[in-house]
Amino acid sequence: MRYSIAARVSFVSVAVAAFTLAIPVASAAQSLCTALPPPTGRVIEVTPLQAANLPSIVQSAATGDTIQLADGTYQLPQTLVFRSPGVTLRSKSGNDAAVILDGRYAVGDLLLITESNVTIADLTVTRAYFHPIHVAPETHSTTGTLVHHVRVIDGAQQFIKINPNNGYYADQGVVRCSWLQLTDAGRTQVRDNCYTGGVDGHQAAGWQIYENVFSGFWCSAGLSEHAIHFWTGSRDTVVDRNLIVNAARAIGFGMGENWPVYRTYADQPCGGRTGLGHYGGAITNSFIYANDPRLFASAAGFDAGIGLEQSCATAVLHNTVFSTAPPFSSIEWRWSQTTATIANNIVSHNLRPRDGAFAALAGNITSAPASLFVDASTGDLHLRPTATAAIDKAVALNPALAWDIDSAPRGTLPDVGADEFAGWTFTLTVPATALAGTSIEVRWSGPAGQVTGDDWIGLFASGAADSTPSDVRYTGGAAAGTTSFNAPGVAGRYEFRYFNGNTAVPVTTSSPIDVTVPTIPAPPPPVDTVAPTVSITSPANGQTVRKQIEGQGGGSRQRRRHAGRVVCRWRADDDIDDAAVYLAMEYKQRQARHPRPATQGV
Ligand SMILES: [Ca+2]
Ligand SMILES: [Ca+2]
Repeated sequence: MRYSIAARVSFVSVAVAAFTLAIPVASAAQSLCTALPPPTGRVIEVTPLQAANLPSIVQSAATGDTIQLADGTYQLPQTLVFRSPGVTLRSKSGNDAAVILDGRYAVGDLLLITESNVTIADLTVTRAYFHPIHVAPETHSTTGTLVHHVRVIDGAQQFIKINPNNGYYADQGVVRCSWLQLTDAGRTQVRDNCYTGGVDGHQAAGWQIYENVFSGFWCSAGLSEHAIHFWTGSRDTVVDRNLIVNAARAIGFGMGENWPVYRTYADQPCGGRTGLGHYGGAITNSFIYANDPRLFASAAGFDAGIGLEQSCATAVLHNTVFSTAPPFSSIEWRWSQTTATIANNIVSHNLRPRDGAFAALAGNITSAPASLFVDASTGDLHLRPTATAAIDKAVALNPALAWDIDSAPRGTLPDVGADEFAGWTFTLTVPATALAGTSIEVRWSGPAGQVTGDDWIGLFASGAADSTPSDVRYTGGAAAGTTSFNAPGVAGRYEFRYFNGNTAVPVTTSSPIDVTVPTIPAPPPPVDTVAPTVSITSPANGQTVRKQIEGQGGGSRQRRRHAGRVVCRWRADDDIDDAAVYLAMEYKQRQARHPRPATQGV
């Protein structure tokens, strides 16, 4: 495959016309970090109780065998040497953290691979006195080493070392989907002026290093080797879609002007020039990030994100290099035999040519501000939608780099840097209405590569400022989930807003939700259909009332005789509500000729 810059940058297209680059990594835009298929040959089951026998089990394994390790820690008594081609060592569970091969710094190399097509997968190797994994042929050249989904933690020297031996070479290997980390504890074990590093390939051809995470390759004194380094005449190395955090030197091809050790090739790449550090190859789609003040304060500081030294016909494309303090070089190319295409990279600082090296430059952004990125404070170097300086601004390459660091397609208008901005696809799903004080369920989703642990969802009165949420929930960094809020007690129109990372502007706002306060109607009056029973206790009907006369002073005798008052008592057995009771009284005057009824309402 050939890389060149499109005609609209004509000087670049001429400059790179001589470069031929092999890019055998995924021709389709997709991650290759899916689980390995189940073993097909003989399976040798091993448990931690057999750790002492593991060296002999590995050494005697035959081609096609899979050694399947039960979960647990294996205290290695000595190096596991692979002397048959086509042997696989993997965890049974597939959980890379659950199977730990521990050298306790008492074993030099933990895994020594001398044959072709050996696969190491789904486990942890840690605490090697020299190399956790060492690929070194013994009796003939080898190919096809695969390190897949392996945690390589703390080697006192380089973590994955690829060496020639006896004139034989180890070529065409793959390190993918793995995590190489020098921890603070491990750093104390590094010797010899920081003689450590990540993947370190000598005279190695056709290796592919992709979809890995590297971190911590620095020392307070001395200069660590790169997280990824291929040199002494290595060739066609593909470094793609790696995240490298806090490494004094992240990625390097070649080293020094005239290194005494090198490799020559029968087909004489780069015009037959010999003694070079590296031939061809490509460094693409990297996120390289540094923010550790201890790294910046170390003797070597943050030296270089990407460095080429006597590396010919090498492509450095679509990388993002960001550091919170200045490096010596974000990207540098050095020495007169270096010829490179350096295009469509974003760096927070500088591109540095050195000592007569040549690079065709196009489409790069230097001195990039943190504001281009989703969350530069935590190393999320995906582009923000406001990164208009980068979005759709890459110069065309021929052929185009078809995918980005997320293994997503770049499309017809590629972006500068490792990330192709795919648009914000954050969503918030809420009900249209809610009663005050009740629970409101809110569902969210966001792109896995862009959500962060700082993401939050706020409840706002419609139209309220982003700084005045009524209530807040954090998403915990989950790309999707459900949370609940209490509906406000005040009726009105509200909405939810999603904030991505440490940002003050929401990336999406929900549809409105109308909150109502329920009105409580007065209870209906009781219905009383029972007629009361009323009793009159005095006087009885026909009773003669006597002498209950209150005199009215003065007046005639007749008036006095007629004056008086009769006390009636009545009683009802029911709530008569507003019904009326009438008492009817019939009375006779003592000497009346005509009885006269009288009625008196109560
Ligand atoms: Ca684009
Ligand atoms: Ca992307």
